[in-house]
Amino acid sequence: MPLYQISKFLFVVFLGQISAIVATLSAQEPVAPNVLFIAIDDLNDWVGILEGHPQAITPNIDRLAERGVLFTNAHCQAPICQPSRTSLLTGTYPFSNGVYDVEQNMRDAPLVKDAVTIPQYFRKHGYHTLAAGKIHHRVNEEEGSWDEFGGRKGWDWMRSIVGPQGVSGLPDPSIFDFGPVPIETEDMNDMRTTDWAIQQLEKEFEEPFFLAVGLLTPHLPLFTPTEFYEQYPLEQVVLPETRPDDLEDLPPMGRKFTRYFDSTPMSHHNITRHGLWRKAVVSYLATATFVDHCVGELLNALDRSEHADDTLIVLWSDHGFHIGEKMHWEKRSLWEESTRVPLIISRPQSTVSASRSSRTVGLIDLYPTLIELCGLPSKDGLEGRSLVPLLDNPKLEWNYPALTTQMPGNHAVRTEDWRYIRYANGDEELYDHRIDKHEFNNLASDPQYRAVIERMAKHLPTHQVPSGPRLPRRKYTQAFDWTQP
Ligand SMILES: [Ca+2]
Ligand SMILES: [Ca+2]
Repeated sequence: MPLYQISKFLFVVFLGQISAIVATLSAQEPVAPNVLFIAIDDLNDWVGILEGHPQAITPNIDRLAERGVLFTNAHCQAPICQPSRTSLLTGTYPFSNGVYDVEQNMRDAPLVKDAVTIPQYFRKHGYHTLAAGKIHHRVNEEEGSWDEFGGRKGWDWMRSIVGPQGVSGLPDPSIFDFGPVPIETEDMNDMRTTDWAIQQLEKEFEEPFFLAVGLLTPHLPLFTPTEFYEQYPLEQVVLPETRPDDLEDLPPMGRKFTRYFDSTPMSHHNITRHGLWRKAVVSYLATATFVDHCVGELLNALDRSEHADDTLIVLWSDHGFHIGEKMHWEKRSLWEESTRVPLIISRPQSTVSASRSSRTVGLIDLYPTLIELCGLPSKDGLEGRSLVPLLDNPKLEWNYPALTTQMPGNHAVRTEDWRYIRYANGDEELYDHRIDKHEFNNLASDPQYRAVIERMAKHLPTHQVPSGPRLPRRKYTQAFDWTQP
């Protein structure tokens, strides 16, 4: 064979091999990562790396942040469990889906009745979905989402161990109790949930999995095993920074929001009157450290499993928590303490590691983000936006504010520099986060900020669907009119 023919022969063979390789590659499905979806209940920014409290000990959440992107300016869309979780799981705002309050069933709202939630969407697209603990607000709402559900254990058994007298020292601890409890760490609800999830991580799966772990701590009651409580000596703990005159520049609706618990033992007045603020701070810090311990156990189990290299991790909390800031406790407000949440996304093969993004993002953005990260088809009707561009470049320009709604008509708009609140009756607040991270100085009545307010107000929702059907009020919620002072 002449040389040119040999060359041509070899070239044809070479081409053939290339096309065979290309055919093999295109025959393979794109590799969809597994998802470890860690939901925490009521954890505010008292997380080491978020610096919401100078003494917070959360080494495991901190180390997760070191292998992904930490969103330092992430906010919930509703400052209470049910509407926040409904918003996240359906990818829609409360003012679009009609779930505004804790005393609603998600699926009773006409616009959520047939909504396809994140786990349902993953399940529909070939994922094996598993969960334990609290992902949806009510345990019956978990039905239809999971191929396997590891159960959820409530708080009542812990209260029965503690007894009616409680551990806080409050005369009536039925609504709010806090402190160390005689329960072993491994017996805590969240360790049961964590252990179940660890058992799943030790298994092999034929399909990619979506494993959701819903940790209940630090939701009330703030019970922790003694070993966590003892990490924070009572006399040395730092109280949240507050000002005695902080409420004086609030409009009537703002002041009203601080009074939700006034007729209950969980009022700021009652807790300080009994000298228990410090103990409550220690208890909250201890619960944060305990839930961080659970996160650490999960990360360790994932790292030693065969799924370590192809699992993406998302960690979020459903809303924040006041511990005396603005003389307010718990959630249900439109200030930073209620809306700011931990949010970390760690990709299995991240090109950008150990990054922080200070762009304003919302939990509503998780649905489109997860779809994109896992290569699922895009979905119509989602109101958030994928954070993948920020995962690639955490400093990317991002002019999308975060919106939070507390009952119909009350909204907060948060940008990197500002928080603007408008209540149902038209009352307003404005805070400059560049110089006032505690939101002490309400600037809304100062004429020089009118232009800022007008700019922020453009982001307020332009529609509001009516609330879905309401359930009977339970003992821990109060009759309260959120529409007028
Ligand atoms: Ca919650
Ligand atoms: Ca003030």
